[in-house]
Amino acid sequence: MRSHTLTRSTAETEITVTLDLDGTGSYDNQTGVGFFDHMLDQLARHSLIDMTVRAQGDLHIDDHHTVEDTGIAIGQALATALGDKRGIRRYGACLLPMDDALVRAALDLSGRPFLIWNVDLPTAKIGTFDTELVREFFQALSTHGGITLHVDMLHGLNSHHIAEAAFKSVARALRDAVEVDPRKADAIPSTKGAL
Ligand SMILES: [Mn+2]
Repeated sequence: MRSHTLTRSTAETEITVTLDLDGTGSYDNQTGVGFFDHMLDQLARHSLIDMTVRAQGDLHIDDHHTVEDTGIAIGQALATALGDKRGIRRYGACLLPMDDALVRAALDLSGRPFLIWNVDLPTAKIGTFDTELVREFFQALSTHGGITLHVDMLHGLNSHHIAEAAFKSVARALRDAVEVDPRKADAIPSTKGAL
């Protein structure tokens, strides 16, 4: 079973994440941050990874710890669920349009965290949500999931569309990368023999 449940507790947040890599994209995400729940739902739906998130964070301060720590927990759960990465396609990429926004994601489940984030969100807020937290989430996901992740905005005017296109493009790329390749299902996808 390529699935994992993880609980991560600190003085700032308590987060439980369940992922099933071989799911259908079902989701039940409740973090107390409405826009972030909407983005996590996109991540699940378009990666076809089943995802349940329960986060209780220090939202009386701001949304930062909750968003960052949810990224850490999802990254750790993803890495654990992938195990030795036997049979996976490893790489994924997606060029995703959403109205005015066009975002490209390319990723490698390499075990080597690296984030290139070339996305300009034109407003400081989406509703009550701080737009700078979108990058914080993907930085945490990359670091703790061991993902080389490039996200580039090619065009965009509306912050909601740009953020959502980023989550959807990463989701779609992740779908390809975590999928088992039936032509090489028993092998680790590296000439080094390990990832
Ligand atoms: Mn939306």
